[in-house]
Amino acid sequence: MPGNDASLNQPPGYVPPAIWSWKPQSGNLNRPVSGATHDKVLPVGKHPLQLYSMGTPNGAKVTILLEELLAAGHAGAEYDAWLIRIGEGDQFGSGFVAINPNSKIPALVDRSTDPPTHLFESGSILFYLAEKFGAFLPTEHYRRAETMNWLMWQMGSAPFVGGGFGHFYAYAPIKIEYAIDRYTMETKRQLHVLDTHLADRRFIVGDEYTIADMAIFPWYGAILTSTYNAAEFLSAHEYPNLRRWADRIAARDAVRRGRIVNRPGPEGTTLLERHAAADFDALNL
Ligand SMILES: N[C@@H](CCC(=O)N[C@@H](CS)C(=O)NCC(=O)O)C(=O)O
Repeated sequence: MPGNDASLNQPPGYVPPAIWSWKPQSGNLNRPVSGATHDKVLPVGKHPLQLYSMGTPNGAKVTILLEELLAAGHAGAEYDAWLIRIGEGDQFGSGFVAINPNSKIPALVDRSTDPPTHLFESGSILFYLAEKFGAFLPTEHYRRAETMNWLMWQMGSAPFVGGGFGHFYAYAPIKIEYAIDRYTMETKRQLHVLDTHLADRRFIVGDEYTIADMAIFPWYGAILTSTYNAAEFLSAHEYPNLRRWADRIAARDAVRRGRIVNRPGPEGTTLLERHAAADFDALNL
């Protein structure tokens, strides 16, 4: 590496070897190969849609859309949501890998088709459901294109926030100034993109609430308040248009329900599994 002083590396003096070899890292169950680590049949409930997920921002996108579809009267969107505990390696079970060979939540099976349809990648799931039910995806040419632009923007951008900023600011066992500076700058740049875009729009695609809002909100709405405890560090007050939009979305009943599905939390505040609308009744939402 030109100009690289190895004494400044982390750990000091570290030089990458000619060929990398894997050392398991604590807190990371991934390996440099894909595939199942154990046999595990997934449970199947009675509804057409079977969701295997966890209430992270990527998981919440899908449960928010499912709750919005049900609230809008699409009874065919009834679903069973099963918890995949990614910290315990459930995503490497054979049943899960058969649906998503990439071993990441969320994964969905639509059993209303013959044979059942396997879905993974949250953006693909949002698009599939929006198309299937003809909802939250404009049919008008320009607004449909704009919705897909922002859905793809979210899918491409959020890894810099989660895997970059969130990892190095909140989770990495050492604080590395170079990495934190690099990903904080990129995260703030993205927040500014959204804040500028939302200055004169009620939703991401103007007046219409779409799957683009549902994809962006769990990441970029939540980071202004709670995610990574980073609101002050990121100067969240610099993004008032984004905050207004996020508050508007957070107040929706379907969003409040969708955000707590498959989410470990204090008893009575979240649903580890969801099998019926009535499951929410016992909670103080
Ligand atoms: N691009 C994927 C990302 C999915 C993803 O990274 N899921 C995380 C949780 S938010 C996961 O399953 N992590 C488990 C692991 O990395 O082992 C999507 O949007 O669905």
